Amino acid sequence: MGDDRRTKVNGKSKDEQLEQYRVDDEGKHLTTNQGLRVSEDEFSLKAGERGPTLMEDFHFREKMTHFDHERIPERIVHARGFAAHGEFELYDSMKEYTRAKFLQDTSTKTPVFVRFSTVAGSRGSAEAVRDARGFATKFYTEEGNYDLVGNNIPVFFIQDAIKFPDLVHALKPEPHNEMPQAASAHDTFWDFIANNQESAHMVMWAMSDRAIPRSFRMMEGFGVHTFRLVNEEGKAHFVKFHWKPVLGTHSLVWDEAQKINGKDPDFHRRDLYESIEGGDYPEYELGVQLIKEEDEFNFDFDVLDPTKLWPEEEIPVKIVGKMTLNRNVDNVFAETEQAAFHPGSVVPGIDFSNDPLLQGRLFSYTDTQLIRLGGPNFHELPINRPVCPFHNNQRDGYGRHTINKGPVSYHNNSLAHNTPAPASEKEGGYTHYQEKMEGRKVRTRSESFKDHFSQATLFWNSMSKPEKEHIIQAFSFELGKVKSKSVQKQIVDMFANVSMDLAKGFAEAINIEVPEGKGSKVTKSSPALSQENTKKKPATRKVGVIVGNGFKGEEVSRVLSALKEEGIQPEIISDKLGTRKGDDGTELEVDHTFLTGESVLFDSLYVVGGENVDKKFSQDTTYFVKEAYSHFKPIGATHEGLHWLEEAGVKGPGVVTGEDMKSFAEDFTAAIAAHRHWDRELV
Ligand code: HDD
Repeated sequence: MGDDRRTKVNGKSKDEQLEQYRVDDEGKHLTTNQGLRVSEDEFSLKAGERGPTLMEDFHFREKMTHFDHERIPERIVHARGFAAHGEFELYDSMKEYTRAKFLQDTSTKTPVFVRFSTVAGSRGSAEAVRDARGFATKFYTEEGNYDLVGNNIPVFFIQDAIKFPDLVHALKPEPHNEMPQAASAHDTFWDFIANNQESAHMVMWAMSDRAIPRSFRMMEGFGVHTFRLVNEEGKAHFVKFHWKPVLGTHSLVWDEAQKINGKDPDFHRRDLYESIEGGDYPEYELGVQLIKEEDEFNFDFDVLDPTKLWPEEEIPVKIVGKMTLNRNVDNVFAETEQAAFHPGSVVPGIDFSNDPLLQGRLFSYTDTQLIRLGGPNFHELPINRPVCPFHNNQRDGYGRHTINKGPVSYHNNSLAHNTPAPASEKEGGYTHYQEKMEGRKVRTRSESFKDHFSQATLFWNSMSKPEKEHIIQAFSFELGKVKSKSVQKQIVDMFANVSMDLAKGFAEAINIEVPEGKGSKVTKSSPALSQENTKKKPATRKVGVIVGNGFKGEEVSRVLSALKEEGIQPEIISDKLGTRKGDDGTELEVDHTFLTGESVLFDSLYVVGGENVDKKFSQDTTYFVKEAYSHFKPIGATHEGLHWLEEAGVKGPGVVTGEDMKSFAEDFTAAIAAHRHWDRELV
């Protein structure tokens, strides 16, 4: 049989495929969808200048009908998302573990499309909310699309997919008043949690800094479930997938995140879009944790339980490749909105486990696309098409693009020589891993799924002091918004099983008594879970540089160049747009005014000031400095800028000053790389 699968998958093939569908309208005549040039697009066709519009006006009717149908249902979860194209390359062959073609050869570059999302909010909601983030990757491999549909949290709220509609109903805005938007801080969510205690571990993550990432570029991704890798000999390993951001894993602080949501609800997509446009391509390394099939029962967790992670210190993450996101989409609706991911899209060598959450997901994802994308042909949309050809006997349905030739659309047949024909394993046919199965039909859950608290405590034990404080504050905030005293009490009781320190910490804030005699015996911790131990780099950090006229031109320019050399991005803030002039004639173009460039939109501030500034400039600068300081951000000041540090009363860790510009730039760069300075006294 002719092998037409050797489609070029290296480099640009997906891009080339998309190119066929791209249209540039600029400089063209306006036409109807039938290709007819139209002579007028301002006025509908009327019977007389002041008369009624005529039914005959096909141009008006077509334009209006299309407009009336522009919206499609948003995703039931993960509605708010943003995506980019890129490529995946392998560091080491994975041949020993899997026969997946894209994981064999280090010279293979696989095109990818990645969509990041929040879970709870509607399509237009703010992005820096407290929530898990979706991290869905479509690999366009030569054997078909492989989708790794994960989150930035390695565990999930529930153990069985049948509970997913309940979880989502509880999380979404309450149905009687549709509040609150994109937030878990309300009664039904916490009522669900208290009454479904398997959620304890994921709730710990959701209340931690992980749920308010600084950037999509600075968060981890996890496949969550245990999958299987199966090699050429049919030998299988259990596997968990990880994405590790090259820039490290960093977060916002809660007060900052809430302010960002007002100042720039598009904060995360803007960050991703601008980084890619500027050539700072986000990179993530792919890691795998592997467990031999025969070791399945050698751990204190069940590998099939999606509320459990595999501690990296016990089962190391083997880094096997890197993904680089290097191209923004051309059209958000056509690509990002119409992208359809499915954890069931696998390739030979990648298989499922019996995780009951995963098993249920295998149904839900196609089902949801049928309503969202309007029928069974969504795989033909350009963004969803595999780069290899596809042939089968599926026919017709809304929006069919493919023109299948010939009379035969069934199997077995003789008229088409019994083709398209299934392929043997050797020819690339997918065969399911032949796991031996035996059992009674039951609606129960294994005893091995019933420890809901040990890993929640493991997570708590692994946090640094500031991270623990943030978790307590998050519980205090969320439960503070809950109106039901009974739900508040149930939650205190529940989390007293995780840690008495935690329960006491937030129970006090909501005026609930902590039960006696609870707490946890788990003393284990996993340092890999703390963001204190992540990579720290200055690259791509945004520094707001506050400049007024009369600044020390030469010295400030030297600092700015030194910062840029480290990949830091200074942006000039002043009282008005235009240019600010230094004492030596140096000119700096202003990027933001105090009105458009709030301190929460920067990683750090560099206060330069100038000789000729007025009272308003001074007040605004003091406000910026105080706010950045309260968010634990690095603040640098030189020359006249030192005045505002005093004015704002800020000093201590992460506040950098200096007279020698070279050493100032070095110290400031180190302070920026550190991300936040927690051991500072707030003023
Ligand atoms: Fe899901 C979307 C991730 C459990 C049902 N899910 C969706 C997306 C991500 C995840 C990243 C957005 C994909 C995109 O960008 O288009 N979901 C997860 C993870 C889960 C999980 C990591 C647990 C480990 N999901 C889960 C369950 C079910 C679903 C248990 C139902 C049985 N998820 C859906 C869905 C969505 C979806 C309703 C909404 C839009 C879509 O699929 O395409 O089918």
